[in-house]
Amino acid sequence: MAFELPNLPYDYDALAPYMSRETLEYHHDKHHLAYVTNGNKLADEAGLSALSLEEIVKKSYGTNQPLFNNAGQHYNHLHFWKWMKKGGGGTQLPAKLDAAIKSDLGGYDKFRADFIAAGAGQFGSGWAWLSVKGGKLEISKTPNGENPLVHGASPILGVDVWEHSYYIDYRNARPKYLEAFVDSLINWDYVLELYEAAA
Ligand code: MN3
Repeated sequence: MAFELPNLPYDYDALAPYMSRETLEYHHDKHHLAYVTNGNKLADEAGLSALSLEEIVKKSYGTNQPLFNNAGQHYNHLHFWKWMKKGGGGTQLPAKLDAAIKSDLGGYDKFRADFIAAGAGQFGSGWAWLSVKGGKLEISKTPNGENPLVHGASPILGVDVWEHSYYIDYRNARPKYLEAFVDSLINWDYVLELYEAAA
């Protein structure tokens, strides 16, 4: 199945001031597009282009690094755009997620601190995640384009901590970007949708 660049699910100005039009134009129109273009070429060369994106991600992990990098990043960014919305974030979580975060992660405040710490503590490029594994929520971080799918977990929320995701708006202040993501951008309805599909 050929990879395609989706349109953003909101206007380029929708996430300002937390994420600017300029960041979204570079991040979506250039970085994500490059993963799509390169991923299609490499999947064709590997004879894997008939598989689903998830299958390509899992199959290329540890066996075809260039394909994995691009397919993984395509998967991550497809969800990343939907993990944000105008007026998102904060403590108004769907009840079901709030209860799961309470029982599995020690409550919202601890989730917030641990998720931000995972993103801030990822050395170099990568992602911080909230996933379902064995029926329970867990927080993790991965380098580069890697994601929890290849570790037997189902990602339900992720934040991109590559510099291209925050350097225009926050320069080197990655923790400030992570705080803004959690407090003002997370689309909890989409997180709930993935949680219900995974749990
Ligand atoms: Mn990115």
